[in-house]
Amino acid sequence: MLSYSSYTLTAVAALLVTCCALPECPGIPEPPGTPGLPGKDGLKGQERLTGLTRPSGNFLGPLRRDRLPWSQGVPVSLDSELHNVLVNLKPRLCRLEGVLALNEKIKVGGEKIFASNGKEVDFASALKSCEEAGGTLATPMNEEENKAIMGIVKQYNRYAYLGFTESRVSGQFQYLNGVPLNYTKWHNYEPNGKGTEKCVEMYTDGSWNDKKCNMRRLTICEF
Ligand code: MAN
Ligand code: CA
Repeated sequence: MLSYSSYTLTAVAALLVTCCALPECPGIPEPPGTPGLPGKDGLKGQERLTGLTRPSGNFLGPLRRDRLPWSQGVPVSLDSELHNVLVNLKPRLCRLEGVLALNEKIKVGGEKIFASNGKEVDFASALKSCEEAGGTLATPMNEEENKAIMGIVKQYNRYAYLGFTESRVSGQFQYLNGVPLNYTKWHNYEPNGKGTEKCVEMYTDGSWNDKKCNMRRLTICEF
């Protein structure tokens, strides 16, 4: 049986998966009563959330610690208050994504969010920064993701390392988990390092070149 926190995580994950591809965001209807518009029961979103007024800052605001989902024993699906919190998070997160995209802090490609810290470092340092931020190195798995990453490469006008390395078989590249690439965008005549260029950089046209791992390249992470 799922633990209660598993229910919560499942519900949040389901919500976020449907929320966070930015192009879908504008089409997502606001749940009734949010924000500031009364729903059928006449309550506005914040009032419906908890029946309390919203304190400054945190949009989860009035949720009390002793009522946090993982401290209770009821599945999310049966907890209408928590359900409302999650439903309200969805447009809220979409709006935040909109703000970040507007300010060119993130690029959204499919399910992923890409961002750079603007720093140029070697492959290992770039990967470490991404992981410390809770992500990994940008790893394009299809044309849409490749284009989103290219947008950041163009924005900074700097080549970037991608989340690939050469496998033990020279000339064959793999994801960081060891799985062979199933989408590639090699520049003409690449990869050509034959075992001497174990990392991969993205050029400003979005194409890829195998490259030594100790260069300074723009850090781009995915989340
Ligand atoms: C340099 C390196 C190589 C790349 C060639 C392309 O030698 O960046 O990785 O393949 O240029 O001409
Ligand atoms: Ca090369």
